[in-house]
Amino acid sequence: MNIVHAPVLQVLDTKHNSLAEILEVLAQDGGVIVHNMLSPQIVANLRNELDPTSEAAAVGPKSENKNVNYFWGQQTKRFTRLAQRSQTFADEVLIHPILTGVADELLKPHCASYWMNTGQMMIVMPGGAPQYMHRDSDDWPAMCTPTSPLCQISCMFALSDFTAENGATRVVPGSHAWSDYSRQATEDEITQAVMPAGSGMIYLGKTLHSAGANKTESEARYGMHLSYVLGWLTPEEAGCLGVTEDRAKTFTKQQQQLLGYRCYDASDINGGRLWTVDYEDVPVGLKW
Ligand SMILES: O=C(O)CCC(=O)C(=O)O
Repeated sequence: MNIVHAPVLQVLDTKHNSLAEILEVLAQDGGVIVHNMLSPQIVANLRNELDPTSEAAAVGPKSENKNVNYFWGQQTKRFTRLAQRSQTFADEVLIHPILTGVADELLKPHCASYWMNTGQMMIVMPGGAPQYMHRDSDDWPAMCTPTSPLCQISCMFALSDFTAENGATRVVPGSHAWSDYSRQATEDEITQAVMPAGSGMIYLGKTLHSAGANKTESEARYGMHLSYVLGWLTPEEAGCLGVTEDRAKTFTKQQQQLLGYRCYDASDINGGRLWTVDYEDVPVGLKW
């Protein structure tokens, strides 16, 4: 008899599992669902602070670029600048201790420091078709090969329940470890990150995934993506240009650093100093 094993994402819980256990599953599967990453109150605060922008955001792509549009999703709302738009994002998501713990372990071996790649709302509206399968690290092709060092880690937070019907992220467990990244995933290798609001699906930049189809009549799927990238690579989002000077001044050093108010200083590990102003850190409130 030929037994077919359905792909699964393991489910852990911040209430019962340690960072070490999360890292162990990530290394094996390339992705893991973690329940209770955000409390119900934090989810409610994020939604309250971001719902006005979510409601005002246009459905579907805004750009003239056909590659961007292909990626975006005809029924998807997206927006960034989350640290400006939500204090709760800055305090509870941008510096989430589990995500910084994962990044410290997996990215720090390849850099002096990492920074935010992007913080992004991804709201799949009813009727949304499945997105094409991709690896987040495809942004930096030379860093997305079976043998390149890991350059990015990501988390998709559920700000509403993620169900198979409303577009829960599709994931191919184990695809980070494939020896051939040109290979397409078959349907029987794909699972979905079905999870209650407040959970996060943490995944590696090398793991194949995509937004699922929203087959419901009226239920929007609220996803919030946060990713970090090696500090010597250019992130997707220009974090420090997306917040006002007044807001940035209220942030801690760690929040400022993740948004790019810093120089990347690898001089202690035989590297250079990048992203400088007059050879120094990028300051909050540049004096002209
Ligand atoms: O919305 C999702 O579930 C995933 C979207 C995604 O992977 C992306 O747009 O990069």
